[in-house]
Amino acid sequence: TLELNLLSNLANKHSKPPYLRFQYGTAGFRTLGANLDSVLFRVGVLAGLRSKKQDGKTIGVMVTASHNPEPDNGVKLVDPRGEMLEAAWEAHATTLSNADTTEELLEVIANIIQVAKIDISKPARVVYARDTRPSGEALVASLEDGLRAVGAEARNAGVTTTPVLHYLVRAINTKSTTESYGEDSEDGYYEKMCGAYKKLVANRPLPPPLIVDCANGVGTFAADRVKDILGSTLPITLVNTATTTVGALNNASGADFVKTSQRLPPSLSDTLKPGERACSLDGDADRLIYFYLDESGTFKMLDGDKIAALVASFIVEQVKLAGLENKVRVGIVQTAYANGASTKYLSSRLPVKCVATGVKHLHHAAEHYPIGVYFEANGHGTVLFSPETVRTLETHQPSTPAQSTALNYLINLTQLINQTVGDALSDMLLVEAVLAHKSYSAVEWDGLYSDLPNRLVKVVVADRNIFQTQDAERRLVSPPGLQAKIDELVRRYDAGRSFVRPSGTEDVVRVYAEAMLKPLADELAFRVAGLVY
Ligand code: 16G
Ligand code: ZN
Repeated sequence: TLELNLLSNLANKHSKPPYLRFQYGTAGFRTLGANLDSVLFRVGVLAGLRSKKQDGKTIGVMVTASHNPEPDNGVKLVDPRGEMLEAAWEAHATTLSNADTTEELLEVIANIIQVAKIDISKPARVVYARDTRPSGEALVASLEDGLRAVGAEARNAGVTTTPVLHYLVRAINTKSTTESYGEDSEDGYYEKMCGAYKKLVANRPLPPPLIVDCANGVGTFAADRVKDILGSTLPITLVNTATTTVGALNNASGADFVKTSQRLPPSLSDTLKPGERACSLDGDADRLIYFYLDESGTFKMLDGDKIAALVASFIVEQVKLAGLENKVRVGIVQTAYANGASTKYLSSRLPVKCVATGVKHLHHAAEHYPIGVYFEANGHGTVLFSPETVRTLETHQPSTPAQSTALNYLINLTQLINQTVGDALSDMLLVEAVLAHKSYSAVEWDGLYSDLPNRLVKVVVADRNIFQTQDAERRLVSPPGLQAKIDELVRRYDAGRSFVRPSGTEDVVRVYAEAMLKPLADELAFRVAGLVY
């Protein structure tokens, strides 16, 4: 039962700033860290209720604003299997965060308990973590008050990456079951992933060193652990590791910087040699972008689409070699941001599905395939093996040594890959394992297909809510008439493609355009932006 006195006393310590409105969006709550105190308290309450609703299973709470600037912060909830919070509860989160007074808050809580049919006498368990943001420590204290207010049993996972937190949630909830996901500790996470990597690359020649840009964030600690554990199996050089320097986080570094500006982190401009491969993590280490300089020193990016192409081809190959091609199908999930050239390359080989932006959409679509590979162009993605596929891999009797080898690769991949959420470190080891198998350099990997030149721009509009889309965000249905104008512009460009969608994380509208030549992609993007404005 709830102790209403305790709840309201604590709520009074974390009152909501008047005039602020919050929304649980694609990435949870996200705004200036300084504005989030009341939100964190209430998220603590909600996480407790969610756990009670799930019969005392452990719920995760991650405090991070990912690739956003350092003064921002945010928070999101993780459901028992390590996946994103169920969509229906996003609305509860939003309502709860906007209650203006403690009285109103208590009413909203009572209402959620009723609507969601929560048995309040159930236990509540929550595990939480934060990234390296300076505002994180105080926000975690507010979260802890919220957890205390509903009597939740709380476990602090400290300062760690988003994917580690997702891993912990799944590991805790499957502990001592037949579905055990691994030991429920950070050590368990690293051992599982790195152990599988070592098996995958056993007997392969040592790769040349990999440079890892840690965005000056929490990924630094994770990459450092991987470097230690793997030692000479994978020589790693870490850069942008200034986790305590104020203002450094995500600044001119990290996966989002590289993807959006389509250039090298300036800190690497003097050191990266042509042909050397490097990769960037984002501020909470759930996104990964690779890149290199070609012979003429031109920057080349290997984004989420290229990762999907590399990884999916390898998996398909191993499924065939294992003699499982009739039993285990592989499918791809992308968003409208996937480069047209990647969609063409992949769909000539595999079923490809396009869904709306946001990890939860990709993840759910990927669950429909026996093996579902999903990556957003921005570098967030993973591979899901259905429970049935896992059983097939465990029980399949290989009839030749070659089949047996391929089967083992697939089994090791299920251990290497973080199947709860996109994971920069796990994805990095996945890429490295495939490169080692194919004896590919970055250049050869890049040669799978050539990206169409593209441009992303954002437009500040009076009201982004009037922009409504259909067909996986590829077409506008509102404002009326606008899509027809876009279509007409696009028709004038060779290999032209463009779409407009409201951002789920910022108060802007995004315009994406592709064309045969870079200046034309830029031009198309700006002309479409002109229509939107
Ligand atoms: C969030 C999403 C990411 C998406 C991005 C789009 C999660 C965990 N993250 O970062 O998948 O690509 O939002 O942002 O869902 P936008 O709506 O502002 O374009
Ligand atoms: Zn992130």
